[in-house]
Amino acid sequence: MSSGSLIDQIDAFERTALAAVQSAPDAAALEAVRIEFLGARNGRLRDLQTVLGKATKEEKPVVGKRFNEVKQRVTAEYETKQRALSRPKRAAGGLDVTLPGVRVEQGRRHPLTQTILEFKEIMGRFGFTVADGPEVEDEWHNFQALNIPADHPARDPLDNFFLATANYAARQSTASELNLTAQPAAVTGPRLLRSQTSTVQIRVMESNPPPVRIISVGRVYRPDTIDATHSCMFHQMEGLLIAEGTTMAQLKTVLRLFARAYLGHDVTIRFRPSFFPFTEPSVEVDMSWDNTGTKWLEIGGAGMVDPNVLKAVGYDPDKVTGFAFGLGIERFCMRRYRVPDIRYFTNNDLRFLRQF
Ligand code: FA5
Repeated sequence: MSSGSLIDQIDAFERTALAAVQSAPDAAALEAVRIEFLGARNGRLRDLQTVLGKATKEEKPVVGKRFNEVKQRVTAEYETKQRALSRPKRAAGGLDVTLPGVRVEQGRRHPLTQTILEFKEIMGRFGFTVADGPEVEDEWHNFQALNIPADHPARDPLDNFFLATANYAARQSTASELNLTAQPAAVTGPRLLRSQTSTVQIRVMESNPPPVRIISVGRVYRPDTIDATHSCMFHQMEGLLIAEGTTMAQLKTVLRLFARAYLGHDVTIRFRPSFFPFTEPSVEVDMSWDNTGTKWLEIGGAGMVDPNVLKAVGYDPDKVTGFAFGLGIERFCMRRYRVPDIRYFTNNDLRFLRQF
């Protein structure tokens, strides 16, 4: 048998099957068409396949390809028609209210979004307003102005997500052609995904005179090894208060009150002496994970703003002082809802997300 006549048979099947599907007036008729043409036992498609089994070795690729195309097309047409016939119909006089309804899926906010909104609300009650900053930063705001010198290990390219250097080189050459070389490094230098929300402290102080009382919430990025409490993208809430006569006692009180407002009165907060280039003295802050007093999880860093930072933004450290803190948002949310692993927040598993 020549492949031409085999192809003719497939074409004929396609025409008849499509016409039958399209003209089926209701679900019962469509089911009869399905059995006649697509039925697995005695359907016409099956018969056709048996005939095609006789094709020669040379004919097989062409004939097989065409057969599969037609099979898919007729099946797709059948499915479309089936959907169309199962849609609720309007009765002659309007909507038929006896037909089954279409369930409306209700969306909900991601648990981290809920947490962020609640953080802003609590800190708003403490008199802090919300400030924002970019996620793509320059080295001035992410490091230099925060008293992190060029040779500090925190600036290691392996510990940060710097953006492609090719773009940087291109920008530099454009800048020199336009004679913009006098611009500060912050404008023309390398860019990176911010590794901390402390960048926003600098941006706010650069453009506002003291006093300052802000929080800033957003994503930060670090090439950390991912485990149950570490992610390479996570959220922080930065807090900054600059005024005359601020004290470490005020900082500790704000953090304790905040933690209790969000987590409840059974949480214990402890402070450990630590070091950050942009605060002096500095502390790390832990929360109790449960009531056993044996398990603690670090939630943030904090301290009194270093005079060098105040000078970098044009403030007079003899007139104003301040405190700052940076808290990991995921970890608060994990304790509140007993989420054992930070990766649940980004896995997009609806079984997890529907619980909030
Ligand atoms: C900082 O980022 C400082 N900028 C905090 C700060 C602000 C200190 C202002 C002083 C003044 P640190 O690297 O410790 O500090 O991060 C703060 C918190 O972010 C941690 O305590 C933790 O809760 C959270 N965190 C840090 N790394 C990760 C990570 N990979 N995944 C999830 N959360 C993290």
